[in-house]
Amino acid sequence: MTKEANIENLETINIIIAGHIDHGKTTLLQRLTGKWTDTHSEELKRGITIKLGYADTIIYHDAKEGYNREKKGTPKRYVSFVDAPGHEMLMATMLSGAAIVDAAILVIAANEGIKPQTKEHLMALQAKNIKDIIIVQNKIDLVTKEQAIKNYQETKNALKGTVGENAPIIPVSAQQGVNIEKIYEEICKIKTPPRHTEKIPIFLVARSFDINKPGTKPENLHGAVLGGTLKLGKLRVGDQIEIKPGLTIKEANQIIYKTIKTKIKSLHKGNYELKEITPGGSLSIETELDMSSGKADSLSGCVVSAPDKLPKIISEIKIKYTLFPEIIGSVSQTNTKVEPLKTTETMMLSVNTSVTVGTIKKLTNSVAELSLKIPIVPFKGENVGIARNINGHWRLIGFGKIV
Ligand SMILES: Nc1nc2c(ncn2[C@@H]2O[C@H](COP(=O)(O)OP(=O)(O)OP(=O)(O)O)[C@@H](O)[C@H]2O)c(=O)[nH]1
Ligand SMILES: [Mg+2]
Repeated sequence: MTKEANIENLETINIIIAGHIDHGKTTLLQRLTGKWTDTHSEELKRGITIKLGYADTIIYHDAKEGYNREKKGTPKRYVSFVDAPGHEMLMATMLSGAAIVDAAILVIAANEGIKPQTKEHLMALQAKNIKDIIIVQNKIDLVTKEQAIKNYQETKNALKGTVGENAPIIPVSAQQGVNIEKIYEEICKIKTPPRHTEKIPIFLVARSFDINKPGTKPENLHGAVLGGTLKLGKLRVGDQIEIKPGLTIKEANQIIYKTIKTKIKSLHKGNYELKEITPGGSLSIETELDMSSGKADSLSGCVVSAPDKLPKIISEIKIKYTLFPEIIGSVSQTNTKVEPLKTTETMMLSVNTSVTVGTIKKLTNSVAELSLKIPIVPFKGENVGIARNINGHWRLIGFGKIV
């Protein structure tokens, strides 16, 4: 029996696929959704993921056929996946991805085991308070049964004391399509988080683009599109919205940020067009803005809300922070101690989907005051990822909260 899912009544969950480079995240995503998300020319050339990838699926369950995405049985979950890059230079991208999800799949290749970005991504999930984690022990087709058991034990040990401690570990071959239904089953067990639709809307922009094909007639042109997730509230077609920090404008050798006010022209969840969106799923907002203002992710990192509801943007920030004991994400060095923060040091901060660089002005009792290069929309208590430049690479060294 086939049932077309009514997605408006279907529980939705957002899941990031994280893990070390080449462990098979994008291959797994293709198995889970049917979509290959590495489409940018540089990604194709280098065979690695560079930008966040997006693909959705609906998981069905049938008493005889089990869990599937072939529309067999009853629709159980709408899932929006975000595919993270595993490359050590792209940690900031992974953190932006972690800001827009509820749960995670951590992919660990059985033939390689735990690697620096396995640990760094796990710490990022922990710091972002993502507790629902599924471990995929991938590439089991490349190892013997004994090696698979050994790798399983090593994984179990490495997860002890972390947020992944009680996570299910599923042996998988993404390439051969082995045990994919087990992943669906675990996804369906995850409780969808409470969705606060009555609150003031907060939409985090993770990407922005121009969806017009070359040669489109002017009357058929679409406005700039913002892709991301709705953390709180509801948005409807026709609503007035405000986007902050907004447009970046260069004026007399100074960069200024201009808040944008516009209206919602259309709303989308995956391939579905909706009149209203509520939290859950990868969503996009078509605005009345000129298509060029959304080009090339120029508005990613922004926050959208109802007019005059967002906090003032700030360039000075205070964060209460905790540093990790060791540098975990570096391939070139074995674990080394994280040195304390120093004044005048430049750090990379990741706040929601935005990434900024800040210079430390003052340090007192685990509170750092920084002056930021790109302003942020501050929400009190919001999580901030702190990265230090180590040998030319930004390594995650700790986390903080905006005070
Ligand atoms: N044998 C085998 N190879 C796999 C499996 N899954 C992925 N691969 C291969 O591993 C390589 C890397 O796969 P990707 O899916 O691009 O890995 P990734 O984790 O997305 O890599 P980044 O996005 O760059 O971090 C490719 O050559 C895949 O074909 C698997 O289950 N078995
Ligand atoms: Mg990939």
